[in-house]
Amino acid sequence: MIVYLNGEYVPKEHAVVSVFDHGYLYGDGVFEGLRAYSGRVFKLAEHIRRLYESAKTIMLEIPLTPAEMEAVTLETCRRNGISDGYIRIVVSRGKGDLGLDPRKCGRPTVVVIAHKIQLYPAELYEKGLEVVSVATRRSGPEVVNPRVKSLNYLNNILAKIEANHLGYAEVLMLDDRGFVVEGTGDNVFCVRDGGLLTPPTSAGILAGITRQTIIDLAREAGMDVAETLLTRHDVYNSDECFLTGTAAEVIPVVKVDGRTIGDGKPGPVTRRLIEAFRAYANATGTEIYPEAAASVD
Ligand code: PXG
Repeated sequence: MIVYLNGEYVPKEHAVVSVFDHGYLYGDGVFEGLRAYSGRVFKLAEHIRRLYESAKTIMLEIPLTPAEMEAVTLETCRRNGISDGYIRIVVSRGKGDLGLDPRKCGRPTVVVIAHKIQLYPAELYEKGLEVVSVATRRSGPEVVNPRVKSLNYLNNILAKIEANHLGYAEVLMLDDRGFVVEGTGDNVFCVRDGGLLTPPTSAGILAGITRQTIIDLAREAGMDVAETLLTRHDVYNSDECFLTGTAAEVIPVVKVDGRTIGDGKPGPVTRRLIEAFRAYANATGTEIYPEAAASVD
């Protein structure tokens, strides 16, 4: 495996970062998780844009232009022979001293990893997930804004630990007022009377790229999509529920806090959106191997 690290493509054994890196010491940095499908990087420009927006908010100047970052991402895929895979871009504050002060860090550390995808078991998509809400609240925009995809995931990890302790793999996170906001690494949707409901990005969630794709696909299919605040009551009484994220794609939820959603099986709208998402993901994106694609055409 070849990893991009600060301007070089190095074997994974040499892809090492200082213990004084503030990404390691303080979780000071931003990242993106992307997917490649059928030789194309899915929503590359959207992910790169979100990365630079996250970086702007935390006043981290990425030492590459967005166009250079796109090129590096594609090149890292090529060097690893990736057609279908998972890509991680990490930009941390860089090496500093033991103090918090980011001004002590010289150059940000930039890492791109492209790896074969580890698919979730197909059974999960057939049977659906059972999830719980937990006591740990999703921090709001007044703390660490959930719009920033930062290296600080302890809020989400604490929620996941609570769920794991209760015997569940995933969580519906609530905000401080009890509104349902998102999963630990996924956005949430409900189906009600054939339309979709999902919390607005202003509710304190990550503006998920899979979320936006599902909103677009649903609207193209003529469905109503409302971005609106949801309580657990709304979720318990919805016809269907699902989570969206780069890693999980679209995953049905069939039970929430012991309440069965709909008839307890992944519903028709969710199934249709899973199909639509897979078809769209495999047919769009930025070519990793443009010459090969041209010669096939
Ligand atoms: N909310 C949060 C808090 C996330 O971290 C999403 C929503 C979905 O966003 P996208 O753009 O991926 O549709 C995320 C996704 C993983 C993993 O391996 C996922 C994320 C971060 C780290 C790991 O499941 N983020």
